[in-house]
Amino acid sequence: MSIQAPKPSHGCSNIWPADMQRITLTEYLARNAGEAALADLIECIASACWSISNLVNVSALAGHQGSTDEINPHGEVQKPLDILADEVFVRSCSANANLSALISEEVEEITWVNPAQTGAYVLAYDPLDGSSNLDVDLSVGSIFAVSKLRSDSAEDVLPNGRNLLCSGYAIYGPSTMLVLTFGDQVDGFTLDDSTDSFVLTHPNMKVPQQACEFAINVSRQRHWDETIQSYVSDCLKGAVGPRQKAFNMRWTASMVADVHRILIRGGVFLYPIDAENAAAGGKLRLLYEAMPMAMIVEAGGGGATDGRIPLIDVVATTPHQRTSVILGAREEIDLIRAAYS
Ligand code: FBP
Repeated sequence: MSIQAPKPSHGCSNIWPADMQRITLTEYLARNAGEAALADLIECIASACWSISNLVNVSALAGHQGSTDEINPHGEVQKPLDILADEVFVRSCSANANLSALISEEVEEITWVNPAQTGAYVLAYDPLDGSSNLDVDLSVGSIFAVSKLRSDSAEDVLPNGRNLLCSGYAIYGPSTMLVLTFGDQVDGFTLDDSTDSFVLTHPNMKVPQQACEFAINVSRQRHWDETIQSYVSDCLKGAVGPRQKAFNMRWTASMVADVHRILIRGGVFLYPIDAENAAAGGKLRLLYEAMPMAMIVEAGGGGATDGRIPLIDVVATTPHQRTSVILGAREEIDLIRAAYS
């Protein structure tokens, strides 16, 4: 007996009707990447994400759960899959002849796969974001951004947010998706296991403007500054409060999953600098978490800030620098920036 799935009556205009002609990532890149070498690098990244998706799926069977004795540059205990995912990225992307440098969350030093050369690519990436969720089988992801070397000097390797060529993330959830932007729009691809290829299923994703969900780790409330305290308490007051609407709260402890939800159904994500993490400059990393996500959310019509300036304008001075991260529906970001000014 074959089960007919009911026609989805979702409010989300982002999803491609099932009966429309399918476009693969390869076809999409041929039309949109501009440079063949960049299309090739994104194919390498997609292939790494395909491999990591499989590794995540069988992690319990393969004994890749739990923790290792290894510590990453941030003093965090590495999960076996943090290390494996990083190796997959290096192996897959080093095949690209135009790639010069890799900046990875899991590796202290910048990895030079080719000598520094003007115009060569720099790939900043978090191979497995939200890895604390692996053992409890919640969605995790990979985040990446590609930029170009501004000169033949290795000194110029740190990306400038306004010059990113593209950024994206993969989410390893109920399905595996790859979300990508070159800055003008955001497109989502779903991994089709029957062909092992990514297929365009979410064209031109836009952050819904009406936010009715906020995502923040409330257990850190005692450390927040006044602006965040009052923003969250206003949201919690619901329809009778100054926001005159009810807000729901979500926190998955996986930035990729929280940002993906915001791209699909709106809301705001906050991991602000606070009294406890201020010495470190915040929690999340600028180059391979905050900046790529800021480029995606801005291309989707949303906003992203560190509270003072657009996140995309935060100047990188070290590979693993941290920053305050507030991103989502434009209206919420403008409200929070106004409160900080
Ligand atoms: P990594 O797992 O890549 O270190 O990412 C950091 C992260 O897990 C984000 O994905 C998430 O938003 C945040 O930390 C969760 O922080 P907390 O443990 O404070 O809830």
